[in-house]
Amino acid sequence: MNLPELYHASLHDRAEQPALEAAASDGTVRTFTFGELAARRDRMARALAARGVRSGDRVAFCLPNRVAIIDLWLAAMMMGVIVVPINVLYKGREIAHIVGDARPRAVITTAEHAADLPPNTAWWCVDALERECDAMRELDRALDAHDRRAVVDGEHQARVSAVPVAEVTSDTPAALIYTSGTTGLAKGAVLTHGNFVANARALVAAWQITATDRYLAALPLFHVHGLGNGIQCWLASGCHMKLVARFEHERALAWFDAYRPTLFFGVPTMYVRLLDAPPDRARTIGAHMRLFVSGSAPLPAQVLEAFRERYGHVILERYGMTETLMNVSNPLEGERRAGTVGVPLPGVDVDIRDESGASITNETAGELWVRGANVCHGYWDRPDATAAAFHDGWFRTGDIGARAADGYITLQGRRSDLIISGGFNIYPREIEELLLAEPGVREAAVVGVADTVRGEIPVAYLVCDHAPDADALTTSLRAQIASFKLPRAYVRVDALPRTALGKVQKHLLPPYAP
Ligand code: MLC
Ligand code: AMP
Repeated sequence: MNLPELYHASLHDRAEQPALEAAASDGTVRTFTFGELAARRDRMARALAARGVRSGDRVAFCLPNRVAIIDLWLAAMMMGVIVVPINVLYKGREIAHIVGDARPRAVITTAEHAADLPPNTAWWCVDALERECDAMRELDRALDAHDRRAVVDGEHQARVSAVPVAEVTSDTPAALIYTSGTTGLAKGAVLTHGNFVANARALVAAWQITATDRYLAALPLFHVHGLGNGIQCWLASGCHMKLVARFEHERALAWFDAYRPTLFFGVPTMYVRLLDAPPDRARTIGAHMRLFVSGSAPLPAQVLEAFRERYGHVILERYGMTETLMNVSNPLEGERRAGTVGVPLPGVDVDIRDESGASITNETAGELWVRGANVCHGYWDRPDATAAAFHDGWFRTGDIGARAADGYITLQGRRSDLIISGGFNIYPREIEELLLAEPGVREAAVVGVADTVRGEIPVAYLVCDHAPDADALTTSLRAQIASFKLPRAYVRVDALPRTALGKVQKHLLPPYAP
Protein backbone atom coordinates (compact mmCIF):
# COMPACT_ATOMS: atom_id res chain seq x y z
CA MET A 1 0.00 0.00 0.00
CA ASN A 2 1.18 3.56 -0.67
CA LEU A 3 0.44 6.62 1.45
CA PRO A 4 -2.30 8.18 -0.72
CA GLU A 5 -4.18 4.88 -0.34
CA LEU A 6 -3.67 4.95 3.42
CA TYR A 7 -5.03 8.51 3.56
CA HIS A 8 -7.99 7.91 1.25
CA ALA A 9 -10.50 6.98 3.92
CA SER A 10 -9.78 10.19 5.83
CA LEU A 11 -9.27 12.71 3.04
CA HIS A 12 -12.11 11.58 0.81
CA ASP A 13 -14.58 9.46 2.77
CA ARG A 14 -14.55 11.94 5.68
CA ALA A 15 -14.25 15.07 3.54
CA GLU A 16 -16.81 17.07 5.57
CA GLN A 17 -15.31 16.20 8.96
CA PRO A 18 -13.14 18.70 10.85
CA ALA A 19 -9.55 17.50 10.57
CA LEU A 20 -7.14 20.13 11.75
CA GLU A 21 -6.97 23.17 13.99
CA ALA A 22 -4.01 25.35 13.08
CA ALA A 23 -2.98 28.86 12.17
CA ALA A 24 -4.04 29.81 8.64
CA SER A 25 -1.76 31.86 6.39
CA ASP A 26 -3.19 35.09 7.87
CA GLY A 27 -2.22 33.92 11.37
CA THR A 28 -5.75 33.29 12.64
CA VAL A 29 -6.39 29.86 14.13
CA ARG A 30 -9.05 28.00 12.19
CA THR A 31 -10.35 24.52 11.51
CA PHE A 32 -9.80 22.73 8.22
CA THR A 33 -11.91 19.77 7.09
CA PHE A 34 -10.32 16.71 5.50
CA GLY A 35 -11.88 17.80 2.20
CA GLU A 36 -10.20 21.19 2.48
CA LEU A 37 -6.88 19.50 3.14
CA ALA A 38 -7.33 17.39 0.00
CA ALA A 39 -8.07 20.56 -1.99
CA ARG A 40 -5.01 22.27 -0.48
CA ARG A 41 -2.95 19.22 -1.42
CA ASP A 42 -4.09 19.52 -5.03
CA ARG A 43 -3.27 23.21 -5.20
CA MET A 44 0.16 22.68 -3.66
CA ALA A 45 0.79 19.89 -6.17
CA ARG A 46 -0.11 22.19 -9.04
CA ALA A 47 2.13 24.93 -7.64
CA LEU A 48 5.03 22.49 -7.33
CA ALA A 49 4.45 21.09 -10.81
CA ALA A 50 4.38 24.65 -12.19
CA ARG A 51 7.87 25.06 -10.68
CA GLY A 52 9.07 22.00 -12.53
CA VAL A 53 8.90 19.48 -9.68
CA ARG A 54 8.49 15.93 -10.99
CA SER A 55 8.24 12.42 -9.59
CA GLY A 56 11.56 11.35 -8.03
CA ASP A 57 12.64 14.92 -7.30
CA ARG A 58 13.49 15.94 -3.76
CA VAL A 59 11.92 18.98 -2.15
CA ALA A 60 13.22 20.12 1.24
CA PHE A 61 11.52 22.19 3.91
CA CYS A 62 13.06 24.10 6.79
CA LEU A 63 10.13 25.43 8.78
CA PRO A 64 8.51 25.50 12.19
CA ASN A 65 5.27 23.50 12.21
CA ARG A 66 2.62 24.99 9.95
CA VAL A 67 -0.11 23.85 7.58
CA ALA A 68 2.10 24.33 4.52
CA ILE A 69 4.19 21.33 5.64
CA ILE A 70 1.07 19.17 5.57
CA ASP A 71 0.13 20.55 2.14
CA LEU A 72 3.63 19.79 0.90
CA TRP A 73 3.66 16.30 2.39
CA LEU A 74 0.29 15.34 0.91
CA ALA A 75 1.16 16.79 -2.49
CA ALA A 76 4.56 15.12 -2.56
CA MET A 77 3.12 11.71 -1.65
CA MET A 78 0.65 11.99 -4.51
CA MET A 79 3.36 13.16 -6.95
CA GLY A 80 6.05 10.61 -6.05
CA VAL A 81 8.20 13.48 -4.79
CA ILE A 82 10.63 12.85 -1.92
CA VAL A 83 10.37 15.19 1.06
CA VAL A 84 13.56 16.24 2.85
CA PRO A 85 12.85 17.72 6.29
CA ILE A 86 15.52 20.04 7.73
CA ASN A 87 15.68 20.93 11.43
CA VAL A 88 14.63 24.57 11.68
CA LEU A 89 17.30 25.16 14.32
CA TYR A 90 20.12 24.19 11.95
CA LYS A 91 22.65 26.77 10.78
CA GLY A 92 24.50 27.21 7.48
CA ARG A 93 27.01 24.36 7.79
CA GLU A 94 24.43 21.83 8.95
CA ILE A 95 21.98 22.80 6.20
CA ALA A 96 24.70 22.91 3.54
CA HIS A 97 25.54 19.27 4.17
CA ILE A 98 21.92 18.13 3.77
CA VAL A 99 21.28 20.28 0.71
CA GLY A 100 24.55 19.18 -0.89
CA ASP A 101 23.77 15.53 -0.27
CA ALA A 102 20.04 15.40 -1.10
CA ARG A 103 20.23 17.90 -3.98
CA PRO A 104 16.61 19.05 -3.63
CA ARG A 105 14.92 21.07 -6.36
CA ALA A 106 14.48 23.74 -3.72
CA VAL A 107 14.14 24.34 0.00
CA ILE A 108 10.77 25.66 1.10
CA THR A 109 11.43 28.05 3.96
CA THR A 110 10.88 31.56 5.29
CA ALA A 111 12.83 34.62 4.20
CA GLU A 112 14.38 34.65 7.68
CA HIS A 113 15.71 31.08 7.47
CA ALA A 114 16.74 31.50 3.84
CA ALA A 115 19.61 33.63 5.15
CA ASP A 116 21.10 30.42 6.60
CA LEU A 117 21.01 28.53 3.30
CA PRO A 118 24.29 27.96 1.50
CA PRO A 119 24.92 30.38 -1.38
CA ASN A 120 23.19 29.49 -4.65
CA THR A 121 20.62 27.21 -2.98
CA ALA A 122 17.28 27.37 -4.74
CA TRP A 123 14.56 28.22 -2.23
CA TRP A 124 10.89 29.02 -2.36
CA CYS A 125 9.31 31.33 0.13
CA VAL A 126 6.59 29.45 2.00
CA ASP A 127 4.43 32.58 2.30
CA ALA A 128 4.61 33.21 -1.44
CA LEU A 129 3.71 29.56 -2.12
CA GLU A 130 0.72 29.81 0.20
CA ARG A 131 -0.41 33.05 -1.43
CA GLU A 132 -0.13 31.40 -4.84
CA CYS A 133 -2.25 28.47 -3.64
CA ASP A 134 -4.83 30.85 -2.14
CA ALA A 135 -5.01 32.71 -5.46
CA MET A 136 -5.52 29.38 -7.22
CA ARG A 137 -8.46 28.68 -4.91
CA GLU A 138 -10.08 32.00 -5.86
CA LEU A 139 -9.54 31.25 -9.53
CA ASP A 140 -10.98 27.75 -9.09
CA ARG A 141 -14.06 29.23 -7.41
CA ALA A 142 -14.56 31.68 -10.25
CA LEU A 143 -14.16 28.90 -12.79
CA ASP A 144 -16.56 26.65 -10.87
CA ALA A 145 -19.20 29.39 -10.95
CA HIS A 146 -18.53 29.92 -14.63
CA ASP A 147 -18.73 26.18 -15.32
CA ARG A 148 -22.07 25.89 -13.61
CA ARG A 149 -23.49 28.82 -15.54
CA ALA A 150 -22.18 27.74 -18.88
CA VAL A 151 -22.60 24.00 -18.33
CA VAL A 152 -19.35 23.71 -20.24
CA ASP A 153 -16.95 21.42 -18.57
CA GLY A 154 -13.91 21.74 -20.78
CA GLU A 155 -12.00 24.31 -18.79
CA HIS A 156 -12.86 22.60 -15.52
CA GLN A 157 -11.64 19.27 -16.82
CA ALA A 158 -8.36 20.86 -17.86
CA ARG A 159 -7.89 22.19 -14.36
CA VAL A 160 -8.63 18.87 -12.70
CA SER A 161 -6.32 16.97 -15.00
CA ALA A 162 -3.60 19.49 -14.18
CA VAL A 163 -3.30 18.01 -10.68
CA PRO A 164 -0.16 15.90 -11.01
CA VAL A 165 -0.58 12.31 -9.83
CA ALA A 166 2.26 9.82 -10.21
CA GLU A 167 2.47 6.06 -10.00
CA VAL A 168 3.67 5.32 -6.47
CA THR A 169 4.14 1.93 -4.84
CA SER A 170 5.05 0.86 -1.35
CA ASP A 171 8.71 0.90 -2.44
CA THR A 172 8.65 4.49 -3.68
CA PRO A 173 10.80 6.73 -1.46
CA ALA A 174 8.64 9.16 0.51
CA ALA A 175 11.23 11.01 2.58
CA LEU A 176 14.95 11.41 3.09
CA ILE A 177 15.45 12.06 6.77
CA TYR A 178 18.92 12.99 7.91
CA THR A 179 20.35 11.40 10.99
CA SER A 180 23.90 11.74 12.18
CA GLY A 181 26.30 8.86 11.91
CA THR A 182 29.19 8.29 14.29
CA THR A 183 31.32 10.45 12.02
CA GLY A 184 29.06 13.40 12.78
CA LEU A 185 28.11 13.71 9.12
CA ALA A 186 24.39 13.18 8.71
CA LYS A 187 23.15 10.47 6.34
CA GLY A 188 19.77 10.49 4.67
CA ALA A 189 17.63 7.51 5.65
CA VAL A 190 15.49 6.66 2.62
CA LEU A 191 12.04 5.97 4.06
CA THR A 192 9.50 4.55 1.64
CA HIS A 193 5.73 4.79 1.44
CA GLY A 194 5.63 1.20 2.69
CA ASN A 195 7.74 2.10 5.75
CA PHE A 196 5.36 4.88 6.78
CA VAL A 197 2.28 2.77 6.06
CA ALA A 198 3.59 -0.15 8.12
CA ASN A 199 4.49 2.16 11.01
CA ALA A 200 1.14 3.98 10.98
CA ARG A 201 -0.86 0.78 10.85
CA ALA A 202 1.13 -0.78 13.67
CA LEU A 203 0.72 2.27 15.92
CA VAL A 204 -2.95 2.89 15.15
CA ALA A 205 -3.66 -0.75 16.03
CA ALA A 206 -1.37 -0.94 19.05
CA TRP A 207 -2.52 2.34 20.60
CA GLN A 208 -6.10 1.98 19.32
CA ILE A 209 -6.23 5.40 17.73
CA THR A 210 -9.65 6.12 16.25
CA ALA A 211 -11.48 8.96 14.50
CA THR A 212 -12.78 10.09 17.90
CA ASP A 213 -9.29 10.92 19.18
CA ARG A 214 -8.02 14.47 19.47
CA TYR A 215 -4.26 14.66 18.96
CA LEU A 216 -2.25 17.64 20.19
CA ALA A 217 0.74 17.92 17.82
CA ALA A 218 3.62 19.86 19.39
CA LEU A 219 6.55 17.77 18.16
CA PRO A 220 8.53 19.24 15.29
CA LEU A 221 7.45 17.88 11.90
CA PHE A 222 11.06 17.66 10.71
CA HIS A 223 11.71 14.50 12.76
CA VAL A 224 10.10 11.07 12.56
CA HIS A 225 8.44 11.33 15.96
CA GLY A 226 6.25 14.22 14.78
CA LEU A 227 6.11 13.32 11.09
CA GLY A 228 6.20 9.54 11.01
CA ASN A 229 4.10 8.92 14.10
CA GLY A 230 2.02 12.05 14.64
CA ILE A 231 1.00 13.04 11.13
CA GLN A 232 0.65 9.47 9.87
CA CYS A 233 -1.47 8.27 12.81
CA TRP A 234 -3.69 11.32 12.41
CA LEU A 235 -4.25 10.76 8.69
CA ALA A 236 -4.54 6.98 8.99
CA SER A 237 -7.13 7.17 11.77
CA GLY A 238 -9.00 10.27 10.61
CA CYS A 239 -8.84 11.77 14.09
CA HIS A 240 -8.73 15.48 14.90
CA MET A 241 -5.39 17.26 15.25
CA LYS A 242 -4.33 20.58 16.72
CA LEU A 243 -0.99 21.66 15.27
CA VAL A 244 1.15 24.23 17.09
CA ALA A 245 4.31 25.87 15.74
CA ARG A 246 6.45 24.28 18.45
CA PHE A 247 6.23 23.05 22.04
CA GLU A 248 6.35 26.09 24.30
CA HIS A 249 6.23 24.99 27.89
CA GLU A 250 4.70 28.30 29.03
CA ARG A 251 1.70 27.74 26.76
CA ALA A 252 1.36 23.97 26.77
CA LEU A 253 -1.10 23.78 29.68
CA ALA A 254 -3.37 26.37 28.08
CA TRP A 255 -3.47 24.23 24.91
CA PHE A 256 -4.45 21.19 26.93
CA ASP A 257 -7.15 23.19 28.76
CA ALA A 258 -8.66 24.69 25.62
CA TYR A 259 -8.29 21.88 23.09
CA ARG A 260 -8.96 18.95 25.45
CA PRO A 261 -6.88 16.43 23.54
CA THR A 262 -7.19 12.71 24.12
CA LEU A 263 -3.78 11.89 22.66
CA PHE A 264 -0.31 13.42 23.09
CA PHE A 265 3.08 12.31 21.78
CA GLY A 266 6.14 13.88 23.38
CA VAL A 267 9.81 13.60 24.22
CA PRO A 268 10.72 13.19 27.92
CA THR A 269 11.65 16.89 28.24
CA MET A 270 8.05 17.80 27.44
CA TYR A 271 6.78 15.53 30.22
CA VAL A 272 9.27 17.06 32.67
CA ARG A 273 7.92 20.48 31.69
CA LEU A 274 4.30 19.32 32.12
CA LEU A 275 5.10 18.31 35.71
CA ASP A 276 5.07 22.04 36.55
CA ALA A 277 1.25 22.02 36.30
CA PRO A 278 -0.66 22.70 39.54
CA PRO A 279 -2.19 19.38 40.76
CA ASP A 280 -5.83 20.35 40.12
CA ARG A 281 -5.16 21.52 36.63
CA ALA A 282 -3.14 18.40 35.83
CA ARG A 283 -5.97 16.17 37.10
CA THR A 284 -8.51 18.00 34.93
CA ILE A 285 -6.27 17.59 31.89
CA GLY A 286 -5.73 13.93 32.78
CA ALA A 287 -9.48 13.38 32.96
CA HIS A 288 -9.87 14.25 29.26
CA MET A 289 -6.79 12.39 28.09
CA ARG A 290 -6.71 8.82 26.84
CA LEU A 291 -3.01 8.30 26.13
CA PHE A 292 0.34 10.01 26.66
CA VAL A 293 3.19 8.48 24.62
CA SER A 294 6.89 9.17 25.19
CA GLY A 295 9.91 8.38 23.03
CA SER A 296 13.07 9.58 21.26
CA ALA A 297 15.06 9.51 24.52
CA PRO A 298 14.87 7.54 27.78
CA LEU A 299 11.97 8.45 30.05
CA PRO A 300 13.32 8.40 33.63
CA ALA A 301 11.27 6.12 35.90
CA GLN A 302 10.85 8.94 38.42
CA VAL A 303 9.30 11.18 35.73
CA LEU A 304 6.86 8.39 34.80
CA GLU A 305 5.97 8.04 38.49
CA ALA A 306 5.63 11.78 39.18
CA PHE A 307 3.48 12.14 36.05
CA ARG A 308 1.24 9.26 37.16
CA GLU A 309 0.68 10.95 40.50
CA ARG A 310 -0.01 14.34 38.97
CA TYR A 311 -2.05 13.45 35.88
CA GLY A 312 -3.39 10.01 36.78
CA HIS A 313 -1.86 8.48 33.63
CA VAL A 314 0.98 6.04 33.13
CA ILE A 315 2.97 7.39 30.17
CA LEU A 316 3.38 4.75 27.46
CA GLU A 317 7.03 4.57 26.41
CA ARG A 318 8.08 3.28 23.02
CA TYR A 319 11.36 3.01 21.11
CA GLY A 320 12.17 3.94 17.53
CA MET A 321 14.73 5.48 15.22
CA THR A 322 14.77 7.59 12.10
CA GLU A 323 15.89 4.61 10.02
CA THR A 324 13.30 2.20 11.39
CA LEU A 325 10.38 4.31 12.60
CA MET A 326 8.88 2.50 15.60
CA ASN A 327 10.13 -0.87 16.78
CA VAL A 328 9.11 -1.56 20.35
CA SER A 329 6.29 -0.29 22.56
CA ASN A 330 4.81 -0.77 25.96
CA PRO A 331 1.29 -2.14 25.66
CA LEU A 332 -1.88 -0.05 25.72
CA GLU A 333 -3.58 -2.74 27.79
CA GLY A 334 -1.40 -4.53 30.28
CA GLU A 335 1.67 -3.44 32.16
CA ARG A 336 3.51 -0.29 31.04
CA ARG A 337 6.76 -1.06 32.79
CA ALA A 338 8.84 1.93 33.89
CA GLY A 339 12.37 1.98 32.51
CA THR A 340 11.51 -0.42 29.69
CA VAL A 341 10.39 0.24 26.13
CA GLY A 342 8.04 -2.76 26.12
CA VAL A 343 7.80 -5.49 23.51
CA PRO A 344 8.27 -5.52 19.69
CA LEU A 345 5.37 -4.02 17.75
CA PRO A 346 3.40 -6.41 15.55
CA GLY A 347 5.32 -6.99 12.31
CA VAL A 348 8.68 -6.01 13.84
CA ASP A 349 11.34 -8.58 14.74
CA VAL A 350 13.90 -7.60 17.35
CA ASP A 351 16.95 -9.75 18.00
CA ILE A 352 19.64 -9.03 20.55
CA ARG A 353 23.12 -9.87 19.28
CA ASP A 354 26.63 -9.98 20.65
CA GLU A 355 29.71 -8.40 19.04
CA SER A 356 30.10 -11.36 16.70
CA GLY A 357 26.50 -11.05 15.52
CA ALA A 358 25.26 -14.14 17.36
CA SER A 359 21.84 -14.03 19.07
CA ILE A 360 21.95 -13.61 22.84
CA THR A 361 19.75 -15.30 25.36
CA ASN A 362 17.38 -13.39 27.59
CA GLU A 363 18.58 -11.05 30.31
CA THR A 364 21.97 -10.43 28.66
CA ALA A 365 22.78 -7.08 27.08
CA GLY A 366 23.65 -6.83 23.41
CA GLU A 367 22.94 -4.74 20.33
CA LEU A 368 19.35 -4.56 19.09
CA TRP A 369 18.95 -5.72 15.50
CA VAL A 370 15.57 -5.10 13.89
CA ARG A 371 13.71 -6.30 10.83
CA GLY A 372 10.30 -5.44 9.40
CA ALA A 373 8.32 -3.47 6.84
CA ASN A 374 8.99 -0.36 8.96
CA VAL A 375 12.77 -0.44 8.35
CA CYS A 376 14.26 1.85 5.70
CA HIS A 377 15.96 0.44 2.65
CA GLY A 378 19.26 2.22 3.22
CA TYR A 379 21.00 5.56 3.15
CA TRP A 380 20.82 8.01 0.27
CA ASP A 381 23.86 7.73 -1.98
CA ARG A 382 25.80 5.87 0.73
CA PRO A 383 26.17 2.20 -0.29
CA ASP A 384 29.08 1.89 2.18
CA ALA A 385 27.00 3.08 5.14
CA THR A 386 24.05 0.96 4.00
CA ALA A 387 26.23 -2.15 3.75
CA ALA A 388 27.65 -1.49 7.23
CA ALA A 389 24.21 -1.08 8.81
CA PHE A 390 22.39 -4.05 7.24
CA HIS A 391 23.17 -7.77 7.61
CA ASP A 392 20.98 -10.49 6.09
CA GLY A 393 17.96 -8.20 6.09
CA TRP A 394 18.52 -7.06 9.67
CA PHE A 395 19.28 -3.44 10.59
CA ARG A 396 21.84 -2.85 13.33
CA THR A 397 20.46 -0.09 15.54
CA GLY A 398 23.60 0.63 17.57
CA ASP A 399 21.40 0.61 20.68
CA ILE A 400 22.33 -1.72 23.52
CA GLY A 401 19.62 -3.48 25.49
CA ALA A 402 18.43 -6.68 27.10
CA ARG A 403 15.22 -8.66 26.96
CA ALA A 404 13.59 -9.99 30.13
CA ALA A 405 12.20 -13.51 30.19
CA ASP A 406 8.69 -12.11 29.65
CA GLY A 407 9.78 -10.19 26.53
CA TYR A 408 10.08 -6.63 27.88
CA ILE A 409 13.13 -4.83 26.48
CA THR A 410 15.24 -2.40 28.49
CA LEU A 411 17.62 -0.06 26.67
CA GLN A 412 20.94 0.40 28.41
CA GLY A 413 22.94 2.68 26.16
CA ARG A 414 24.34 3.04 22.70
CA ARG A 415 27.36 1.78 20.83
CA SER A 416 28.20 5.32 19.77
CA ASP A 417 28.66 8.32 22.08
CA LEU A 418 25.53 10.03 20.75
CA ILE A 419 24.07 12.61 23.16
CA ILE A 420 20.30 13.14 23.18
CA SER A 421 19.24 16.51 24.57
CA GLY A 422 15.54 17.33 24.67
CA GLY A 423 15.03 14.60 22.06
CA PHE A 424 17.48 16.22 19.62
CA ASN A 425 20.60 14.24 18.68
CA ILE A 426 24.10 15.62 19.16
CA TYR A 427 27.21 13.91 17.83
CA PRO A 428 30.21 14.91 19.99
CA ARG A 429 32.61 14.56 17.09
CA GLU A 430 30.96 17.38 15.15
CA ILE A 431 31.37 19.79 18.08
CA GLU A 432 34.86 18.55 18.89
CA GLU A 433 35.98 19.33 15.34
CA LEU A 434 34.61 22.86 15.57
CA LEU A 435 36.27 23.38 18.96
CA LEU A 436 39.61 22.22 17.57
CA ALA A 437 39.38 24.99 14.98
CA GLU A 438 39.17 27.59 17.77
CA PRO A 439 42.38 29.49 18.61
CA GLY A 440 44.33 27.95 21.47
CA VAL A 441 42.32 24.71 21.66
CA ARG A 442 44.65 21.73 21.32
CA GLU A 443 42.38 18.84 22.25
CA ALA A 444 38.62 18.55 22.82
CA ALA A 445 36.22 15.93 24.10
CA VAL A 446 32.47 16.52 24.32
CA VAL A 447 30.35 14.34 26.61
CA GLY A 448 26.72 14.16 27.66
CA VAL A 449 26.06 15.11 31.28
CA ALA A 450 22.81 14.14 32.99
CA ASP A 451 20.24 16.94 33.14
CA THR A 452 16.85 16.74 34.81
CA VAL A 453 15.00 18.69 32.11
CA ARG A 454 16.77 17.85 28.84
CA GLY A 455 17.93 14.34 29.77
CA GLU A 456 21.49 15.11 28.76
CA ILE A 457 23.41 18.30 27.99
CA PRO A 458 26.75 18.59 26.16
CA VAL A 459 29.82 19.62 28.16
CA ALA A 460 33.24 20.19 26.54
CA TYR A 461 36.57 19.22 28.08
CA LEU A 462 39.44 21.16 26.57
CA VAL A 463 43.19 21.01 26.59
CA CYS A 464 44.10 24.58 25.74
CA ASP A 465 46.83 27.16 25.89
CA HIS A 466 44.90 29.50 28.18
CA ALA A 467 41.72 29.37 30.27
CA PRO A 468 38.77 28.87 27.86
CA ASP A 469 36.66 31.95 27.23
CA ALA A 470 33.20 30.39 27.37
CA ASP A 471 31.45 33.45 25.96
CA ALA A 472 33.78 33.73 22.99
CA LEU A 473 33.51 29.99 22.26
CA THR A 474 29.72 30.09 22.52
CA THR A 475 29.50 33.10 20.21
CA SER A 476 31.67 31.40 17.64
CA LEU A 477 29.84 28.05 17.82
CA ARG A 478 26.39 29.63 17.88
CA ALA A 479 26.98 30.91 14.36
CA GLN A 480 27.82 27.41 13.15
CA ILE A 481 25.53 24.89 14.88
CA ALA A 482 22.00 24.57 16.22
CA SER A 483 21.58 26.04 19.71
CA PHE A 484 20.80 22.68 21.34
CA LYS A 485 24.31 21.48 20.39
CA LEU A 486 26.14 24.30 22.23
CA PRO A 487 28.25 23.01 25.14
CA ARG A 488 26.72 24.23 28.40
CA ALA A 489 30.16 24.37 30.05
CA TYR A 490 33.84 24.27 29.15
CA VAL A 491 36.14 22.39 31.50
CA ARG A 492 39.89 22.87 31.17
CA VAL A 493 41.98 19.72 31.70
CA ASP A 494 45.73 19.16 31.45
CA ALA A 495 45.30 16.14 29.20
CA LEU A 496 42.53 13.88 27.91
CA PRO A 497 42.65 10.33 29.28
CA ARG A 498 43.60 8.07 26.39
CA THR A 499 44.12 4.38 25.76
CA ALA A 500 47.53 3.09 24.68
CA LEU A 501 46.22 3.43 21.13
CA GLY A 502 45.35 7.08 21.68
CA LYS A 503 41.54 6.74 21.85
CA VAL A 504 39.94 9.17 24.31
CA GLN A 505 38.40 7.41 27.31
CA LYS A 506 35.53 9.74 27.98
CA HIS A 507 34.34 7.80 31.01
CA LEU A 508 37.63 8.66 32.77
CA LEU A 509 37.18 12.43 32.42
CA PRO A 510 36.72 14.19 35.78
CA PRO A 511 33.01 14.44 36.69
CA TYR A 512 31.43 17.74 35.76
CA ALA A 513 29.95 19.65 38.69
CA PRO A 514 28.08 22.81 37.64
C1 MLC B 1 13.51 23.96 20.73
N1 MLC B 1 13.81 25.17 20.26
C2 MLC B 1 13.10 25.37 19.17
C3 MLC B 1 12.32 24.22 18.97
N2 MLC B 1 12.59 23.38 19.96
N3 MLC B 1 13.04 26.38 18.33
C4 MLC B 1 12.24 26.30 17.28
N4 MLC B 1 11.47 25.22 17.02
C5 MLC B 1 11.49 24.16 17.85
N5 MLC B 1 10.75 23.11 17.56
C6 MLC B 1 14.87 26.03 20.83
C7 MLC B 1 14.44 27.19 21.61
O1 MLC B 1 14.28 28.32 20.80
C8 MLC B 1 15.63 27.36 22.56
O2 MLC B 1 16.73 27.94 21.88
C9 MLC B 1 15.97 25.95 22.89
O3 MLC B 1 15.58 25.20 21.73
C10 MLC B 1 15.28 25.41 24.14
O4 MLC B 1 13.96 25.87 24.16
P1 MLC B 1 13.03 25.80 25.44
O5 MLC B 1 11.85 26.64 25.23
O6 MLC B 1 13.82 25.97 26.69
O7 MLC B 1 12.55 24.37 25.28
P2 MLC B 1 12.32 23.18 26.29
O8 MLC B 1 11.18 23.46 27.19
O9 MLC B 1 13.61 22.78 26.90
O10 MLC B 1 11.87 22.09 25.27
C11 MLC B 1 12.65 21.74 24.20
C12 MLC B 1 11.79 20.87 23.29
C13 MLC B 1 12.66 20.54 22.09
C14 MLC B 1 11.36 19.62 24.01
C15 MLC B 1 10.59 21.64 22.85
O11 MLC B 1 13.85 19.94 22.57
C16 MLC B 1 11.97 19.64 21.11
O12 MLC B 1 11.12 20.06 20.34
N6 MLC B 1 12.35 18.36 21.09
C17 MLC B 1 11.77 17.37 20.19
C18 MLC B 1 12.81 16.71 19.38
C19 MLC B 1 12.25 15.59 18.54
O13 MLC B 1 11.21 15.67 17.94
N7 MLC B 1 12.97 14.47 18.48
C20 MLC B 1 12.56 13.32 17.74
C21 MLC B 1 13.71 12.80 16.90
S1 MLC B 1 13.17 11.33 16.07
P3 MLC B 1 17.94 28.68 22.62
O14 MLC B 1 18.69 29.33 21.51
O15 MLC B 1 17.31 29.62 23.60
O16 MLC B 1 18.71 27.58 23.30
C22 MLC B 1 13.74 10.08 17.07
C23 MLC B 1 13.20 8.73 16.80
C24 MLC B 1 12.18 8.41 17.82
O17 MLC B 1 14.45 10.29 17.98
O18 MLC B 1 12.25 7.34 18.44
O19 MLC B 1 11.30 9.25 18.02
P1 AMP C 1 17.22 9.41 15.80
O1 AMP C 1 18.55 9.12 15.20
O2 AMP C 1 16.95 10.86 15.99
O3 AMP C 1 16.18 8.72 15.08
O4 AMP C 1 17.27 8.84 17.27
C1 AMP C 1 17.07 7.48 17.50
C2 AMP C 1 17.66 7.10 18.82
O5 AMP C 1 16.89 7.64 19.89
C3 AMP C 1 17.62 5.61 19.05
O6 AMP C 1 18.67 4.95 18.38
C4 AMP C 1 17.73 5.54 20.55
O7 AMP C 1 19.08 5.63 20.96
C5 AMP C 1 16.99 6.78 21.00
N1 AMP C 1 15.64 6.46 21.51
C6 AMP C 1 14.46 6.49 20.87
N2 AMP C 1 13.45 6.13 21.70
C7 AMP C 1 14.03 5.87 22.90
C8 AMP C 1 13.53 5.46 24.17
N3 AMP C 1 12.23 5.27 24.40
N4 AMP C 1 14.43 5.28 25.16
C9 AMP C 1 15.75 5.48 24.95
N5 AMP C 1 16.27 5.87 23.79
C10 AMP C 1 15.42 6.07 22.77
